[in-house]
Amino acid sequence: GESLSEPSNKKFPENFKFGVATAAYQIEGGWADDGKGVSVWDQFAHTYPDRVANGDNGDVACDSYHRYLEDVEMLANMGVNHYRFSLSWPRILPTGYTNQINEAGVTYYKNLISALKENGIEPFITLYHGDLPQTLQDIGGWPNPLLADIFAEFARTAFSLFGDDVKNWTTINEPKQTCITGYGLGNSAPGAPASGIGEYDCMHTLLRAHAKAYHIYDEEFRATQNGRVSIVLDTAWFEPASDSEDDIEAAERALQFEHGWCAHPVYHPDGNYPQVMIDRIAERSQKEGFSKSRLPEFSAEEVDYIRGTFDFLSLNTYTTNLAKWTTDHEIGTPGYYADLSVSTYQDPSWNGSAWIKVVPWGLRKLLNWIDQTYDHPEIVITENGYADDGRLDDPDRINYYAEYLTAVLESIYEDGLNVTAYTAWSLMDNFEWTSGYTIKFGLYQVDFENPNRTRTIKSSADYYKNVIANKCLVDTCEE
Ligand code: PNW
Repeated sequence: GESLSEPSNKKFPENFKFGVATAAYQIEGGWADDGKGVSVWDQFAHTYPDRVANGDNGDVACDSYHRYLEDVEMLANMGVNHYRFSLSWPRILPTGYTNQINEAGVTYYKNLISALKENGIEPFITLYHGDLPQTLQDIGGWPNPLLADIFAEFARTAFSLFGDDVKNWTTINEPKQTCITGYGLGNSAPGAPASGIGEYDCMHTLLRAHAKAYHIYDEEFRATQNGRVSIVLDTAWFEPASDSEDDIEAAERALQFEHGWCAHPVYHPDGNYPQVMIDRIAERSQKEGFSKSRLPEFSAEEVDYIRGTFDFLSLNTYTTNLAKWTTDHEIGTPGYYADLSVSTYQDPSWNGSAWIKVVPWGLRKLLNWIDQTYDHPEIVITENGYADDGRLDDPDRINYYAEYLTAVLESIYEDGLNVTAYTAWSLMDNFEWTSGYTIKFGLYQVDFENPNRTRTIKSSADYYKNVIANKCLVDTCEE
């Protein structure tokens, strides 16, 4: 493997914030409790157990619906500044629409928020993290443009219910993952494959949904609530496989597809999809015999309405891939990866587990690319973390955090970037989507065999606690 660098001895800026993240379906359980509606994840895991490792599901998960006070104790022990969690839309609105508000669901989140505030922890809410109400999938899910309006109503409801106590909001978690796995490949909930069409229609609605929610906040809540709103995008760093012009172009194109697809319309001063996507998808669609591009078009009004709808840039990132130029995929089955036509892989010498290779310089390059591409935004890292088998003594996870936090420090002090917060994924082991409970990201272990879902601290949580207390990665830090 590569030799890793020494952790930085620099102190994080005084106002730098540390947190941890979770998501509703991955931790809450209580899937049918107290009037909660069914989500696409409930439906998917129950209908297709063969598509989730060990046939598992989130029916109980970490049982946080009943054990959230234990979660808050763990958060308080680590001394985090913020806790990023998501709302279960069908727990609050069982029909998906605002015609019926489930008081028990509202109470659950109000109780969680007050327990956090009593412990000096800022709630950082994601409105939507994968668990669409099944009723809305029944009308076509995200590819249906109407969902932008329906989501906006949910957002307004959430701002008005919780906004007095919540200053950090993000609308949608990782639209790319939702759209590609849910509606392109269809290997994840809702399991509705429409390769080369569904993922683009899905993103088109999600972008409009996000923008509506942002404008609602701006017009109806910002003046009284004084919070901030963003959208959470994920990408790996794509490093050219060689210094050839072709590989450099391939890496840039991968970034424009994997990040720019959703980032450019929101964060780029020009708005709209990246030109390379517009051009390539139009050209391939034509060759495939479509009468217009499979990538939907925004009107000039829509471009205007969507661009600039952020108060900070919010980033989930875990690892790095190499990008190699390849001849364009043959015209055949339409699809996102065929449209991209870049071959990506990871260097076999990189250390790591599963798809997460420990490549901290990739984070630093990604932060710099984002800073330059999107005109120096404030960057909040909303997810970053490491997977293993769930052991309590977890030096590999500690090493990952030391390396990635060093990259953050270098991006702040050596590159002058405006990175203001870091959020570790995840507070505790949880339901890792189609990987079920086989991959563990937690700072705390959860015993999924025990009906009490006993939580036990890992070495990495002690490490993170120290980092937060000292605002520094080593014992003797430089101011
Ligand atoms: C994120 N990838 O998803 C999600 O926001 C979390 O819910 C999830 O638990 C976490 O990362 C860990 O996987 C991703 O393959 C899933 O590049 C897959 C990828 C990236 C993010």
